[in-house]
Amino acid sequence: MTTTTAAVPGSPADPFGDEILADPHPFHQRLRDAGSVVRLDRYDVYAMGRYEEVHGALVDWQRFESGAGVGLSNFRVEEPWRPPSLLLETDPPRHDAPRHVLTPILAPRALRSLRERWSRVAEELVDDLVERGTVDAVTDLAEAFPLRVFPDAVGISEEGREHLLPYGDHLFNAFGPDNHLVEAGKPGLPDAAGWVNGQCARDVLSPDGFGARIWAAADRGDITYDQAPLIVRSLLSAGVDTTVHALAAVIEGFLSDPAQWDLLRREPGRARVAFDEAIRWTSPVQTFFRTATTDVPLGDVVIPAGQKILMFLGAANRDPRRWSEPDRFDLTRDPSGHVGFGMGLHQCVGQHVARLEAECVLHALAARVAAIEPAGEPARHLNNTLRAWASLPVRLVAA
Ligand code: OVM
Repeated sequence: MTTTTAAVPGSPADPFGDEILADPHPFHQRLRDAGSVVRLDRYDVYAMGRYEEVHGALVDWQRFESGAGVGLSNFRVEEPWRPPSLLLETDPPRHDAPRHVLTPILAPRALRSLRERWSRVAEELVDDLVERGTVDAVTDLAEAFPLRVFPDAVGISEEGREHLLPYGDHLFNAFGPDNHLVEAGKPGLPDAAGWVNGQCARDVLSPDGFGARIWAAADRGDITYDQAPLIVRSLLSAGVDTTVHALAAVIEGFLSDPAQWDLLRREPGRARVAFDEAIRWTSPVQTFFRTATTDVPLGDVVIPAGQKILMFLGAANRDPRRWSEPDRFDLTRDPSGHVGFGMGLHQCVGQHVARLEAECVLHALAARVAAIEPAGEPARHLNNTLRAWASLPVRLVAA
C-alpha cells in the first residue's frame, strides 16, 4: 500500500542548487505553502518549512534522531567523512555526558571574565575601521573579530588559524549533497582537517582556555580521554563560521533599515535582541536533517521510519503563520522562539559565546558610528548549509 506516501506533496526543486542557495526565500514560501511536509524527489528525502513542524521535529529527539547524521548522508548506511561529532551527531544517552561537560564551560557566568578583553578588542577594531571609513563588513569585521577572540579563548596555537574558516566552510557544505561546493573544498581538506585535529590535543592547548577545561573534565571522569579531543573539535567546527555569518547578518539587517541603527544607537541595550533578530531574519545555519526512528504520522501523511527529514530553519524563522511581517529586520519585535540556534536538547551550546561576541561588536559600533551605509555591490558566498556573504562593502560614518 502506498496510500500514506501518496498524499505527500512532491517537489522537484534542488534546495542545494546555486539558484535556491543564492535566493532561498521564494522556495521557502512554496515549501511552507505546499504542506506540513513535502518530499524532495531529487534526494528522496522529506522536508519541513513551517515553524510548527520544524519546531516540533527539533524537540522530538526520540522520533527524529541525530545519530544517523544531521546531513543528507545516512551514517547507518554510509561512512561519515570524519568521526561523528559527540554532540551534534549523537542522541541520548551518549550525547549527554559531552553536553553536560561543555554546557558550564560556555555558560554566561564562565564567560564573564572574557567580556572586558573582548570589548577592548572590539573597540580597537572598530576605531581602526571608522578611521578607514569604507570597509568590508565581512572580512574586516565579521571575520576579523571572531578570529581575534575565539581561537584564543579555546586556547589553540597562533600558527595555522587560516585553516579555521575553510574547515568550517567545508564541514557545513558536507551536510548537503556531494555537489560542486563540496568538490571545491576537497583539495584543501587534508591540510585543514589535519591541522584542526592536531589542535585538539591536550599538550598544544593553553592551560586556561575552553579546550583545557574539556580535558580537565576527563581527569574528573566526566568524559573519557578518548572523548576530550572530539569535544574540542566541536568548538573549532561550530564556533567560527557560524558567528562570522551571524555578525555579517546583523550588519546586513542594519543596512536593510537605517531606522533600526538609529534605534540601537539611542538604546544600545537592544544589542542582544538585534543579534537574535538577525539570526531569526537570516538563519546563518539554514538547514539540518534528522532521521525518523519510527513511522511518524504528521497531519494526514506518514514519514516512514529510516527516512531523512530536512528541516528548513530559515523557512521556519520567516513563517508568516508564526511571525508578523517576517521579512522585516525589527528590533522592537521579540525574536525569542526562533529556531536559528535550533531548539530542544541540541540547541546551540555556544550561543552565549556568540551573543557576547555580538554584543561587544555592536556596543563598540553604536558608540562610534552614526550611520552604516552600503558602499558597493555585496557578493554572496554559497554554502550548502550556511547563508553567507563573501563581501559586504560598507561606509562607517563616524559619530
Ligand atoms: C560539531 C558541530 C559541527 C558543526 C555544527 C555544529 C551547529 C556542531 O562538530 O559538533 O553545530
